[in-house]
Amino acid sequence: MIGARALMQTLVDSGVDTCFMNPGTSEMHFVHELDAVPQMRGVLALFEGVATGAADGYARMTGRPAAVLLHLGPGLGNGLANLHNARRAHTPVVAIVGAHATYHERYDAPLQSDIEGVARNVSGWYRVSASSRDVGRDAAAAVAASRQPPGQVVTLVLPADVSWSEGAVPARPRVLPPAQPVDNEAVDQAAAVLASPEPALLLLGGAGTHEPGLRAASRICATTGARMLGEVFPARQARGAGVPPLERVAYLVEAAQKQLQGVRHIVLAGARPPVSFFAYPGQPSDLVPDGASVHTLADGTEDVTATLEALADRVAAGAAPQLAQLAPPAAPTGTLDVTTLAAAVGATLPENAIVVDEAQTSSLGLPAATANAARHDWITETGGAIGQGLPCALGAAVAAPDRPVLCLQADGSALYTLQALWTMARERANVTTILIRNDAYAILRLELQRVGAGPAGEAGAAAKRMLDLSDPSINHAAIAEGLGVDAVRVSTADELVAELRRAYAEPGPHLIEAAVPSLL
Ligand SMILES: Cc1ncc(C[n+]2csc(CCOP(=O)(O)OP(=O)(O)O)c2C)c(N)n1
Ligand SMILES: [Mg+2]
Repeated sequence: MIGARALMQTLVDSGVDTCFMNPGTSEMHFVHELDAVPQMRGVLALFEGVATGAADGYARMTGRPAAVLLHLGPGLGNGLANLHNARRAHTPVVAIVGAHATYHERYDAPLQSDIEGVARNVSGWYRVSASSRDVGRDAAAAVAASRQPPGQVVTLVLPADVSWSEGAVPARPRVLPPAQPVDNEAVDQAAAVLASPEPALLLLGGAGTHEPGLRAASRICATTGARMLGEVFPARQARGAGVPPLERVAYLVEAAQKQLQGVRHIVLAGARPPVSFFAYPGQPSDLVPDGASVHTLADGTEDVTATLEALADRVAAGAAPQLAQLAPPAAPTGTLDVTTLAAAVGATLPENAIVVDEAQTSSLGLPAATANAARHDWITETGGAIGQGLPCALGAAVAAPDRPVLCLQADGSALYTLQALWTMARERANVTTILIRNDAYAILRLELQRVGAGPAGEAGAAAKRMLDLSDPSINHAAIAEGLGVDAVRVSTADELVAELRRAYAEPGPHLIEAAVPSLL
C-alpha cells in the first residue's frame, strides 16, 4: 500500500471523513486515492483560505476535525488567516501539507520553502512524515493531537515520496484520553465567591456557550444573583427561543468597561480574562476592573460543561434555567438600514439555523433582533482575521446539510475569500448569504479616530480613499452569479424579507446583496 492510501484510510478510520483541499503536484497521489477510499469526501476550494475556513466551520458544528490538503509553504500560507481564526476558536483541524520528495529538497526547487516556519504560527502539533512506513501512525497521532482538549490545529507534512512509496499500513485510531475529572476545589471556590454578597460575573467561553453549559450557567446565576456574559467572539453560541440568553462582552473598550463596572469577582468558565481587542492611546488593555479578582472555574483543557453542571448542582440544585421566549420581531418594511436589516434577519430566521456572523459594523442590531428568534447557533470571527464568513458558512453547511445556514457577510470582508461561493454552488450547500454592501471598510473609519489618528471626516483624501470601496462600485450579485450562485440585489426591507423567505425555502446557495448605508 502506498503512503497516501494509508494516510487517507487512517484519517477515515479516525473519524476524519471530509477533506477541504486545494491540491498541487505534490498532492496528486492523495487526490488519486479519493477513488480508492470512497468514505473520504473531497471538497475542492479555489483558494486555500476557503479550505481552511471551511474546515473551521465544519468542526465548530460537528466537534470532529476535517482535514485540509494544502500545497507546500505557499498553499499553507494562503490558508493561514483562517487557520489563525481556527486556532483562536480551539477548533480541531488536521492540515496535511504536501511537500517535495525528501531527496528533492536539497535542490532548492522553486516551491521549496520553510513550511515549518509557517505552520508553527497556528499549529499546536507539527510533524513531517519521514517514510511511508510511518505515515499511518503519524496520521492517527495528528488526529488525536487535534482533538486534545480544547482542540487545536495540527500540521502533518507529507513529502511526495512518502505519499507514493509502498510499504505503508493504516494505523488504528488513537483512543482519546478521558475527559479530565471536575476540579472540585475550583468548584468550591467558585461556589464561595458566587455566594458572597460582592458582585460576581460568570464569564463563559468555549463549550460554556453551548446549550448544556448555558443551562447550567443560567441556573447558577438565577440562584446566586451573579451575572453571566459570553466572550466577545464565541466560537459557537446557542441562542434563541428555549435557550438561556447570553449577552457578550462588548467589542468597544468603553462599552465593555461599562458592562464590567462594579464587578468584584470574575469566574472564568472556558473563557480568558477580558482584554481590549486593540490598544488605544489612553485606554486600558486589561479590562478586568481595578480591585476585581479573577477565578478560574475551568480552563479550556478541562471539561467546561461538566464543571458548570457540578457547580449548578452545588449551588442551584432543583433550580431551572431561564430561557428566552419565542418572540421574533415583526417583518420590517421600508428603508433598509442596520436596524431593519437586523429585524429582517430576526423575523425570518428558520428553526435550527446556523448563523455565521461576519457582518462587522452592520451587526449592531443583530443580537437584540435575534435574541427571541427561533433557536439557532451563532458563529463568530474568533481571531479577528477577516475573510472567514463565506468559508465558515460553507464548512458549516457541509457539516450539517439538514440545517439552514445564514451567512451575514460584510462586503469588504467578503472579497477576501469570495471563491467560497463556487464551492457552495458545486456542493449544493444550503447557505443563504446576505452580502451587506456599504461600499466601505466602515469600521476602519471609526478605528482611524479611535487610535487617535484623527476624525475620519477630517482625514485627507488619500487616507479616505484607502477605506472606500465605491469607485468602481462592486456588483457582488454579478460575481455570485458568475460563480454559480443564485443572486439578487435588494434595496428595501420588504425586498430583503421576501428574498430571505425564498432563499430559505429553496435548496442550494443564495446570495442577497443588500444595500445598507454605512453607519460611519
Ligand atoms: C486578514 C485581515 N486583513 C485585514 C484586516 C483589517 N480589517 C479589519 S475590518 C476591515 C474592513 C472591514 O470592512 P467590511 O467587511 O466591509 O465591514 P464594514 O466595516 O464595512 O462593516 C479590515 C480591512 C483584518 N482584520 N484581517
Ligand atoms: Mg463594508
